[in-house]
Amino acid sequence: MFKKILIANRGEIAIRIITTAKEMGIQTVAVYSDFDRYSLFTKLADEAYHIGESPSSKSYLLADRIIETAKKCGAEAIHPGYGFLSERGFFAKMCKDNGIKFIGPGHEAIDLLGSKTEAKLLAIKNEVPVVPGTEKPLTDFSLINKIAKDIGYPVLIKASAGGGGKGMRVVNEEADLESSLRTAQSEAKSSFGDDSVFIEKYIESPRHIEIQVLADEHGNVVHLGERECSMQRRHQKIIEETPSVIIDEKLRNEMGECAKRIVKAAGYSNAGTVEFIVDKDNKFYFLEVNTRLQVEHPITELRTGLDLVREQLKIASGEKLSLKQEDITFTGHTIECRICAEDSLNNFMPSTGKITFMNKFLGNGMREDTGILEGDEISVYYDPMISKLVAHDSTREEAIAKMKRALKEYRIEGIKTNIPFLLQLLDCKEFIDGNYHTQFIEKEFLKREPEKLTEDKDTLAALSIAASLFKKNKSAGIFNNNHVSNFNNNHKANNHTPSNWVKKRAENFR
Ligand code: MV4
Repeated sequence: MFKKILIANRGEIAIRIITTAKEMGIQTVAVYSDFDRYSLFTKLADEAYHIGESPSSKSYLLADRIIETAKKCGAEAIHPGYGFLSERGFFAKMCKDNGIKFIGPGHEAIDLLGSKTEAKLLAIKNEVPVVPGTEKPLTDFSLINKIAKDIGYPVLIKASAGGGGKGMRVVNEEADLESSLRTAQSEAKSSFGDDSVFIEKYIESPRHIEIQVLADEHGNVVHLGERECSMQRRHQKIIEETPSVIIDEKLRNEMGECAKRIVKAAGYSNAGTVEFIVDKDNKFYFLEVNTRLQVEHPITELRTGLDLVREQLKIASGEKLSLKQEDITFTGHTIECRICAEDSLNNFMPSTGKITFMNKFLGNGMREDTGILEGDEISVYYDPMISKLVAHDSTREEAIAKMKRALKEYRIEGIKTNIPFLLQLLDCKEFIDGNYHTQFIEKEFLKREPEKLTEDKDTLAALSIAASLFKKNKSAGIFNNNHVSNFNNNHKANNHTPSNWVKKRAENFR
């Protein structure tokens, strides 16, 4: 095992990695930007080195400087976390060329799977279902036109180099094909420096289900079940859960085996995630492989009892997987909510500033992954995620109840958060029934009639209580401190109540 590793990341994920490393007796090295000089992760690491200015392009993306730091301090391996350099094949290769172990897959696998068309070809070769369409990048309009006709509208144009939804275009009819193609190609060119695109049947309102895998460097692969990630807005996941209400054991095994075949065929090692979409008939289609540890990995950890970072470190140091597929067991239900610094009542505008007050009561069965303390500042430089709250319990209902309780007891002042939005989502009928898909928030939830909510008695009652408490005692202790600014956290969202509360509620709060 490594004696010392460098963490090329910041915030909650840097801390997540540092904690496991420490528990394994591994020395930890943080690198930090100007902004992060006093951040929690720099304090928790055994050593910390300044690498540049606050913008990530001048710090966390500086591959040379990070490698130079690792060499200088004697770190044998680098954990890239997620984002930043985590899925850059060139960085994995630079590590290798400098005799530093990259804690993740080899650069060849990263580059292979980074191309959506190469990944799709690999899936087809390994009998993994893909969405009908092409797997080769196309440029010739008349050919694209013919293929679109064959697969039938609506079709989806995707950038070969894309991923995460960038450079995608839905085309509803032939008349729009040519202009959509031009736009998709120029978007792909400017985003990825590569204008090649491919085309697929557009699956309307699919579920997003992903399979976690672990692969060692000796050809052994296991899957750790699925994560349901359909509750998303603009490709940002908001709530994730496992198991998915639509996945039974048979489907889980089928998708799991497909994920394992792709990963094996790619010569992949370390932790990875195979993404699928699932249509209304529960047919699943491979989309892409994420070659990193993902934000939502904790829900898999709680349901399997495994520490994915520990597994990553063991794999990267050359150990064989100690687990066989039949050793993987699943317990209970787990949900994660991403608490973000944004104003859900004002078009989800990023909310920056100093966190002047923070208090929470997690309680039994809750986990929080965060890198933020009271007094910290939320800046424009990095991701607006403040915290990942994770609930684990025997049943879905109990896990939801636990999450709602903890969210209501979570207090942040100084910035706005999406906690009221999360509570609304957890209370809506579709979430309760498990009947939601990737377009649910944008196409349904945010478009609902706002009137009903303002008539809601609970909301009105909570509003008046909040106002009177505020007048009576501004500093009434941690759980009723400044109820007006905290009202968002407090209000009782009503079941089945619709929620295009966005504008309307903003008025209520003035
Ligand atoms: C699709 C699709 C529907 N049909 N492909 C979005 C991100 C990229 N990974 C692929 N994505 C999609 N591909 C076909 N043929 C719908 C999406 C999609 C989506 C997928 C997963 C999670 C969230 C999503 C949100 C919008 C669209």
